[in-house]
Amino acid sequence: MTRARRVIPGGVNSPVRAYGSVGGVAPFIERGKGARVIDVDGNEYIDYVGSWGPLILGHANPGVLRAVRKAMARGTSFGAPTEIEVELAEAICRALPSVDRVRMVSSGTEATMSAIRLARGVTGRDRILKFDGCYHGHVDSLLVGAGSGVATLGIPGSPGVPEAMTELTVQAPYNDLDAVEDAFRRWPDELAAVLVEPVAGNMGCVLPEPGFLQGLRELCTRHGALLIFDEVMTGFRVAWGGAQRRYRVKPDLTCLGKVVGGGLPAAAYGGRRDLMKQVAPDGPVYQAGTLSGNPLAMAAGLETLHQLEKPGVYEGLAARTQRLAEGLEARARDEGVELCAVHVGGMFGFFFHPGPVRSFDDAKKAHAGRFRKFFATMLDEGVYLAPSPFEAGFVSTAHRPGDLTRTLEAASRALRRAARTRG
Ligand code: HOZ
Repeated sequence: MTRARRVIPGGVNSPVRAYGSVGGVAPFIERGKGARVIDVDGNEYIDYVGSWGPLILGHANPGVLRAVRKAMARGTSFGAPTEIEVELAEAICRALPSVDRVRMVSSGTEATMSAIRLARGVTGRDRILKFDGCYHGHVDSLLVGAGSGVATLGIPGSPGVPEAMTELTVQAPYNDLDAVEDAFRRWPDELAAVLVEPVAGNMGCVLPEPGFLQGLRELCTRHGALLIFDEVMTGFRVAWGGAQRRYRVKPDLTCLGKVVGGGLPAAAYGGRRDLMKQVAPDGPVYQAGTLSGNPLAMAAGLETLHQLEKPGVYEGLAARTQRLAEGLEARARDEGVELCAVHVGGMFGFFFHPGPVRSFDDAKKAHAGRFRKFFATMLDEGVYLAPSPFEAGFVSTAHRPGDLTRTLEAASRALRRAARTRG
């Protein structure tokens, strides 16, 4: 890490990877296989980070490796249309009821940035509403009240983002429809879009309360604003077709990333035909990318979706995730520790808090010291969790019942130690 810090800010290529808020030094990973990662010192960990979400099939999935090798043999990038981009786009449109057309990009940040540009372009309005604790990548105008690394580092925004860039960003508490209604009242005909993580995964994991997403849909329709689901994390993670399919709410635009790239850099935004027709070259809203639709990333994403589409995959994934989350709560009860855990599909989260946690304000009240102790003990025990309470956890199809048993046994010991932490 000392060597890394000499040439890379903080020694990491994304702040969430650093262990500043939990103490200690991040292990350098040498390789991954299935549900495990192995560090350069040969320590093996059961992995619940999954590269922050993409690796729903686990590490080095043989089918994904085969597909990437096959694509690679033909060349790595053309900057020209390829058949595999169309195949992945077709798979996405088939899976997501709200998406008629989709444009590939290379990161979730690009997807949200492009979606809000499109929303502004088609509505002719400038304001965007986002929710406290939701994180939509490092887009200038969305770095307010942001979760993930911004919350972990405890910074309110970021120097380098001029105030003018965030003036048009309106914030509301997650799960608070009244606040959204107030915003529409305050800025009638000014809100271009409401942007939301349909399951929040960047303030820990926070579920939408019944009626919240439906309420957003109604308010947006009533006020002529677009509803944008940021499904970078939830897309193909909480269900085939993502949160919109699970909760039966149709957004106007959807952002995807992580799982759709199968562990390679790919993301996407898409939506209704009439809206996507406004994207260049069909329409005037400009957006472009040299490596967009990269054939290796498309191959990894397509193979991942093919494997996920098989019957029973999501049921198995959800059952494993449920066992883990419920097991954690049960072990915490046994150890007399206040902890609430949630799970949906292959995604979970837990807070050292009696619960329920329904907003960023609630999430921030969780016991930070207990999380730190729990995290450090789990790492010692060979369980690799995200190094922040403001992140979600991910289970893959490669996690076996024995992995979960081992994890829960380690959790009992870690909870016992966390229970003794006061500060
Ligand atoms: N969405 C991820 C964290 N919640 C981003 C990963 C990163 O910043 O590296």
